[in-house]
Amino acid sequence: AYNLPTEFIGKKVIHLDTVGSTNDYAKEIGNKVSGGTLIISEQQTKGKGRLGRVWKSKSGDGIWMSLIIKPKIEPYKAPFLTLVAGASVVKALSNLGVEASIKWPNDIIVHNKKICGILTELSAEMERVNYVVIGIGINIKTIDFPDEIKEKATSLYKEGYKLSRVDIVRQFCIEFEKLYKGYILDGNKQDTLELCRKYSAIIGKQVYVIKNNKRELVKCIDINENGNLIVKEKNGEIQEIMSGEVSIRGV
Ligand code: BT5
Repeated sequence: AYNLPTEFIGKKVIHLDTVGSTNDYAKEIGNKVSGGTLIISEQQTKGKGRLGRVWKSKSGDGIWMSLIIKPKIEPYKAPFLTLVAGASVVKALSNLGVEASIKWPNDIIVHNKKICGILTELSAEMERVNYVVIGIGINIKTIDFPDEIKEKATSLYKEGYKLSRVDIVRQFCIEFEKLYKGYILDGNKQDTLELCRKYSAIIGKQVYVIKNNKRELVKCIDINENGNLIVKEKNGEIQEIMSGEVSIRGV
């Protein structure tokens, strides 16, 4: 159906009508399927964000998908794949005429509102990765968001873009495969980092970094080789922030 020119990303697509979470489903079958398998569901009854948060995806008006990949890397290298995925989403959208940007580490925004979230999960044993699940939610047709997220969420339709899910998934798979192969096979992080910088919503800006319920006002300087955010604190000190458990808020 997707007719992909890729080598392995999205070569096998499992299409579901409904599921709790495509990420949980991917983790159930992760050991049994080949790398590149993509799971897409019309709706999710228990869509997940990071740290137990909820991802609203009960209706069939978005792309709710999880990609299973099997890179031969050490677990600490997996978080960079969130950036690879984010860069692929913005590039895919840009190819289709949508101006989106990346709010490091895992949000894609359009006109300052969240249109896409990414949740990377890992299965590893003895310091070896079995597989990585990259969950991606993109709001396509939603017009009315629930009250809790009304102010901060948007969809492609709401922003005036009428695009088909198939085109977006296709472009994503093509762009992801390029960056992924570069990173895993050649150790090339630069292509991903360049996109993350070019399409960054926060570099050069002041933001709040929120960690363990504490928030700190900083200026974003760059994203470094490790995929970490480099910021300048109020006292002038330069800090490196790991993506793990932080959120970024606008000022
Ligand atoms: C994320 O978490 O943004 C990761 C979202 C990943 C969703 C995909 S869908 C396919 C796959 N299967 C899953 O179960 N999950 C993945 P986080 O950074 O923690 O942001 C979560 C926050 O985003 C919530 O607390 C809300 O504030 C907001 N939010 C929830 N649903 C949203 C939506 N549909 N659109 C925009 N924002 C939303």
